Amino acid sequence: MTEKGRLVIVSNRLPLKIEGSPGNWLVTPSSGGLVSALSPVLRDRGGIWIGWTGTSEIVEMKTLREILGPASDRAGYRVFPVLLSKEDVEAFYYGFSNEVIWPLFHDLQTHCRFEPEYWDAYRRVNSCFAQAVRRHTRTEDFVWVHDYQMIPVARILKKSGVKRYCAFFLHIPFPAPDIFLKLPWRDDLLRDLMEYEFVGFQTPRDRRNFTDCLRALFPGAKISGRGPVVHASADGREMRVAAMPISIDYRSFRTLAKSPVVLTILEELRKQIPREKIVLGVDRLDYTKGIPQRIKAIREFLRGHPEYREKLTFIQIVVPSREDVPSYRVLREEIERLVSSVNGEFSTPGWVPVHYMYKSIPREELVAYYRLADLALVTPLKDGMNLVAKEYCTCQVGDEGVLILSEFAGAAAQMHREAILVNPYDVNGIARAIHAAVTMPLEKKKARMRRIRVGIRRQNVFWWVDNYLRASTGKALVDFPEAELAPVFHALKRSPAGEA
Ligand code: GDG
Repeated sequence: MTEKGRLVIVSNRLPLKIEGSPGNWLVTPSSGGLVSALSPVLRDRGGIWIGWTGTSEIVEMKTLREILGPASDRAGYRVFPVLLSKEDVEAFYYGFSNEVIWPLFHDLQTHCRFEPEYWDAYRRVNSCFAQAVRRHTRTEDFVWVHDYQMIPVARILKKSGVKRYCAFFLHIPFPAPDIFLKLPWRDDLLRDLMEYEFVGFQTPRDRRNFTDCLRALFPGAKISGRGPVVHASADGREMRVAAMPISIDYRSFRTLAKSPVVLTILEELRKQIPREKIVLGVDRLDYTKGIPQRIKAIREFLRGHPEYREKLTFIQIVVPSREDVPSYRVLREEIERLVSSVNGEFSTPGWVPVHYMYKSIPREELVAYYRLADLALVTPLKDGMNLVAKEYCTCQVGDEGVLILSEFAGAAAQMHREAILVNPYDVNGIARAIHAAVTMPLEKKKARMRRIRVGIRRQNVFWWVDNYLRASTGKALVDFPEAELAPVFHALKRSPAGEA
């Protein structure tokens, strides 16, 4: 890489999505942890983002220019769309990404469907992404590929003779060998990962799982070094492997939490839900997030502690996600049945114990809920990091909140001393943790929350990116040029699964 290399992000989704139908297109920001973490970085530095638009409708080139051009200008970086057909979305996105890698990497093998056609689609779509990278980048650029949908990009680029410095970050956990080895395409996927010069994981545990898999599949694999970055050599390849926990834009959340707009919403919420204790859960609809177990824990708590009836209210916000996948529809029904059963058991005139919202809410409102809540229940069965945990703590203006955190969330590696850790499968254990949280003395709560918050402030998302770039390229974030905004993507033909 030379001095002039630009920062290029490649991810399945662009930070904005196109919705609607011909003549009626709408561009909205995408949600999710990856976008929350990386948007502020690119906004700050400029650069390029390559990803899918989120629609499989055919959008004409002229229209794409018209809608993405101004969005690109507003964002301060260039977005280059990759177009996917309905079939690709079905087999690559819903299929291989979400019915193979997602459940397997979250240790939930029973949700996996190892269909060979999913694998074919996964490689085909990754070839389209690799083609987009080749087209829109230069040799000196730093290509930073994100997450499990895009693992093969570097190997495909190399095989086609394209030279780029490619690094990868996995946002979800990496499983232990006894789980990973079940994957029918395990050798290929590991070799794909080994084509990156640098691979980052969220926690030391994920990195160890990865290096254990290298040892299990490639006899003679060697791991050397200590600290956050180690060297790995296996199957004739050399790479560096890191454990680097992602974070959030601390300052922007903190400023928003104190803003007049959030205070106004907060006052309104306090009037509408005038309870002594508010407990909050915020998750995408996903079977990895442990939502049913959490609602059962609230039920156990209210059964075991009648003194908190009419005093404690649980608010669960569920953001719609992957609604076309049958197991997600089943999960939604299960959650809704549980909510109504708990409400049926305990409600009294004027008090409903569980407030359930199935929708995405504006960020200001989300932050107002963070401020409203006396405690947050972040209890995923397994999670790469979990940014909600960090956002909740950042928004505790008086440091009075308590975080109950799953020991299987990546965030637990950093927050295990100050949060109350729980086994998310242990409903009674979560109920006990809720009791410990609502009875915790104020000074203790404040001291613990303050320590967490100071940690997030120090190790915020800019720290994460800077560390990642320094470790992988030797350059800091500020060394990347603020990219002069090139013309909004060049006209290209559309293939069934092709780039724009
Ligand atoms: C993946 C990994 C890893 C949620 N509801 C609303 C809303 N959100 C935002 C939150 C947060 C993000 O979505 C969710 O982030 P998570 O980290 O919890 O989860 P994933 O989407 O599964 O992300 C995860 C992450 O990547 C980053 O590496 O931590 O482990 O699975 O930022 O604020 N935002 C708005 N309205 C909502 O209703 N505006």
